[in-house]
Amino acid sequence: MDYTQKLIEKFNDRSAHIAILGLGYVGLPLAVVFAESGFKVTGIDPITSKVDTLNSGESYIFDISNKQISDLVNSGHLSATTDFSVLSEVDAVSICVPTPLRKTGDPDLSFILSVADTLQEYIHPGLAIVLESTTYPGTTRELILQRLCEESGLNVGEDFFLAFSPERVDPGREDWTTINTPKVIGGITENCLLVTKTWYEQSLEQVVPVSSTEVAEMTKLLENTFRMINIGMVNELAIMCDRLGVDVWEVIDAAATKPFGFMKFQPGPGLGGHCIPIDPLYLSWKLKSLNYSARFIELASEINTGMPRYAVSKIQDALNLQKKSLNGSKILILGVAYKLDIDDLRESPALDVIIYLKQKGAVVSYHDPYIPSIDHEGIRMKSVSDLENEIKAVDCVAIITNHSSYDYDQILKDANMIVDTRNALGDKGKKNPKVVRL
Ligand code: SAJ
Repeated sequence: MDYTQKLIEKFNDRSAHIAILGLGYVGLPLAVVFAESGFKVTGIDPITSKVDTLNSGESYIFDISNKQISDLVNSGHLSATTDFSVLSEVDAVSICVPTPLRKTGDPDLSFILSVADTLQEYIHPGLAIVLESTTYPGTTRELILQRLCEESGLNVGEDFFLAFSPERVDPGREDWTTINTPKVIGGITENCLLVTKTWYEQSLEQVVPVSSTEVAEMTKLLENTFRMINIGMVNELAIMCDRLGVDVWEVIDAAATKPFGFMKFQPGPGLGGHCIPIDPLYLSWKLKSLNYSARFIELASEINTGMPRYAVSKIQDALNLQKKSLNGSKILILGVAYKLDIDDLRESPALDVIIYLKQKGAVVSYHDPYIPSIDHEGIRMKSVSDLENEIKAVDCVAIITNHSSYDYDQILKDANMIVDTRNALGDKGKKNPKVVRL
């Protein structure tokens, strides 16, 4: 049987049955894109509540509407299950499982290894497999392929097809979405690339083929390492400008007038999120195993993880101007999500700022319109309800996440002292005796 030709035909006539393994902020939008382009899609996730929500025609992802889900479920193009055995009857599967870090800072590959074991159980001739989870170069070949070939006796590129295609989902973004963001893809063999590229081209606007899974894996790591290092660089620039008595925000705005050869990044209280602080460490971890030290990554990571303490030192400076000690002072943290206008707390620097302030005896409260409560490493807090009075009552307001919904003019009017770590106040914060800027 020529499985290459058979799959290409099934992708071209949309008769292929697709599975998406992992229905999070990457997997669910991808399932919807494939389903809306005419494929029958079965989403697989171990969390029953997600499966039940989807099968009832509702979405739990900000970027996907209930109507999109209910239309696809009603038309039979989308269903969800916790039963992995459906993999034995599908033609193709995209793997969108988490790749976090362990507490030690090493990659946690447990989700990918678990998927590899599952695939071993259900792999069959004529199956196309694409790994989308961000990981170190070599994962697809070393962890997935090895297991599949060992046990199944099937030949990759003839009986089954394996590729890597990095996810480029930015939750909440409306201009660049799953369907219109160029999608890089690299196969274990040329046939693997041909089959998976044909599949993805049916539903995505632009597919960018590369020569191997390692190139595709490394492409994603370059993208996010680029951001992490540049953010680290401007964070160190903020520290240098502080020593020099120069306004770092004015410097960056002036540099950003250069129409070429410059890309604006801004300093802040630290680096949050489930991508930027984590993905580059997959690369440095892999290189360590090859006896190479990825110095840029390690230095940027050191600077970025030091920024919450630096933000606390600016709060101490602000209190010092009022002849107050941090111990016993009341501090309101404004915004705790890891970046503005979202509801995601993962790796947020605000959590470290709160921990450090509490360790120094400060009385800490917070407000965030997107995060009603925090339960993290022993910190249990609720967002204050009466923001206006809290701002007036505390010794210092620290703007940690500059959500657009705040009335910064009112905050500037009512607060006794403000530490602005995001230049949220703009020029109104400059040379203002009650404002300390990063
Ligand atoms: N940050 C700064 N200064 C900056 C930019 C970001 O301190 O100049 C901080 C943010 O406050 C946040 C962290 O860095 O704490 C990460 O911010 P981010 O803007 O990189 O946002 P993420 O983590 O949501 O990154 C995602 C990534 N998307 C994918 O991995 C598919 C990233 O590649 C995107 O470039 C980014 O969104 C984006 O541009 O929004």
